[in-house]
Amino acid sequence: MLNIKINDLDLQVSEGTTILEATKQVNIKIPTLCHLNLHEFGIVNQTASCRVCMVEVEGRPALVPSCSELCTDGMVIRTDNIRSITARRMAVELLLSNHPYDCLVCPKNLECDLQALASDLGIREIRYNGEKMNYAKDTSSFSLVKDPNKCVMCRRCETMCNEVQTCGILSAVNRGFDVFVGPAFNLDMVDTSCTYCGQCVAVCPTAALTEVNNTDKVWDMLNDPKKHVVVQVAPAVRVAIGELFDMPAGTISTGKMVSSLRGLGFDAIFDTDFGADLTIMEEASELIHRIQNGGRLPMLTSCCPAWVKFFEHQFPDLLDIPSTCKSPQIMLGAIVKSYYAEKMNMDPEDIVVVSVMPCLAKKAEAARPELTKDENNNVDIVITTRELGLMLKEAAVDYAGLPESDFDSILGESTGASVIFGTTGGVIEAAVRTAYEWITNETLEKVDFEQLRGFEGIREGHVQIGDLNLRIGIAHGLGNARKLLEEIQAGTSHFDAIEIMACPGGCIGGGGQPYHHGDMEIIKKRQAAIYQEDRNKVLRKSHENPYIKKLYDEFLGKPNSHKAHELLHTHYVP
Ligand code: HC0
Ligand code: SF4
Repeated sequence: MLNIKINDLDLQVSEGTTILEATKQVNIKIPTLCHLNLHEFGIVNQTASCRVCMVEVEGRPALVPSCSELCTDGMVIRTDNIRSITARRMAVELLLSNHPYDCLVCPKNLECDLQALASDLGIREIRYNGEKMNYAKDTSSFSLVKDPNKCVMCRRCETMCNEVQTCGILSAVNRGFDVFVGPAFNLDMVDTSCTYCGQCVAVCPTAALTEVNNTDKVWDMLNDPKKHVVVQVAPAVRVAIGELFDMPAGTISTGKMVSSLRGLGFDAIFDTDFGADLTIMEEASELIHRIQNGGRLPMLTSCCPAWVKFFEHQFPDLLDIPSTCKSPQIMLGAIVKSYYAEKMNMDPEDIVVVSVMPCLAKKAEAARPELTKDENNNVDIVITTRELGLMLKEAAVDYAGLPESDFDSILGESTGASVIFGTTGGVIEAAVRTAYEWITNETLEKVDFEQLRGFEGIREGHVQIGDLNLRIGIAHGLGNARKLLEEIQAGTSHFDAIEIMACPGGCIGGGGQPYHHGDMEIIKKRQAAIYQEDRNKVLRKSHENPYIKKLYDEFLGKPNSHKAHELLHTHYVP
């Protein structure tokens, strides 16, 4: 252990601790813009580029960046003296000198780390007002907007994209004053292999990377009396949206969320969880079919659209191994535009399906040509958890004070199996609950498969189903997914089924969720809430959902029927 002193406080830290980490042990908050520590992934963004975290170390002539400077025995540190504060202010003032001053209309207004720093440091005038960068915004994709003029070169997005996701889209473009982070040759995002996972957006401290905002499109539809506007909400939204209204991380606010949507004027409020139960009917059938008929194994889950883009771009030789199931949001959209339209005696053209998703890739997924080409064009508009929060703030809704209410029947009814889709490991656990009963014809008494849960990036669990020892792999984060895919390519994979989610933690950590500022504890609290919501449900196996049974009886026939294939399955393109 090392003995050090910070602002006259004595403390002991272990070898390898940075000054920044040490200060956290004594609740001293040193501001930073670039630092990002993703312990769970063993990845730290330690570029020390923003120079905001400067502190004084006794005996050192120059200030040091606390995020990268390691503690040494006997070190005496001051974080709160005039010299450190002045250096911090200067670093922020220089960043502001080359930053657009459009805070009032900026998509990150009140969510921007640079804005918060300027406020905390008492900066009330811009002393250096020089030349500015003047690049065009990149609005080429359905999912994210890149505004290079707001890039502060913190490189957090690069770390997420290149190290956590191993997508390699982002790096420094240009040199010196003109530098910003973007795709090589400053290509439009749509011309790159971007998966639209949105993890770069999740960690950008400013508005250099933000989501495509579709809230105006939703307001327009709600204002159109000729349109029947249906909304569906993804599993992970209900355990995170409360954070936008000062509720603690991990608060489940399903009932309030439904009431808030009713208040906004949606004509029907359905649950993507119903789509998730439907996905399990199709996916578990497909898995059993592949196992019993010598089909291609391992089967990969296919409901995460960033993951789908990833394997299409990077592993085009493996397109036959993912399940052919559409994702729950797209399945639900397809059922609304067919079964529901028929029941309601409506022209599908008059129905608008809006999805509220924790994810930016869901926007691009809904726009995929093969999912939009006929009259069952599935989903029309996707907004994120944050965008729904914005709409509710616009409407001055007192979210915390709302009463609870239920989703509309029948496409709002769901089981606990579908809720856990929102966390890493949940999709495959839901599939196992159903596959177990279908293969053995016995009741599964204990539905919690602890061996499939957790937060490690790659996990392995075995489930005994009759004579079958089902070997399951789970990965979250695309870098972890890459490792499992490389094993499949090399012929060394020993799994029967693999679940992959692109975002750390699964959808609970999606790029459209309330900003977590790199704090993985927030994501873990959302995960605990997901499992609690599952336990709160009376029915916890997808095939027990009585309304799913009704849908098959009245409309689809059996899982994997011809009609089910037409409406609920898809294909992949290299
Ligand atoms: Fe997910 Fe989904 S679980 S991808 O994370 O499968 O976005 O929450 O909606 O579609 O259900 C996201 C979350 C979903 C879908 C579901 C799946
Ligand atoms: Fe990289 Fe994902 Fe951002 Fe695309 S959305 S640039 S893949 S981090």
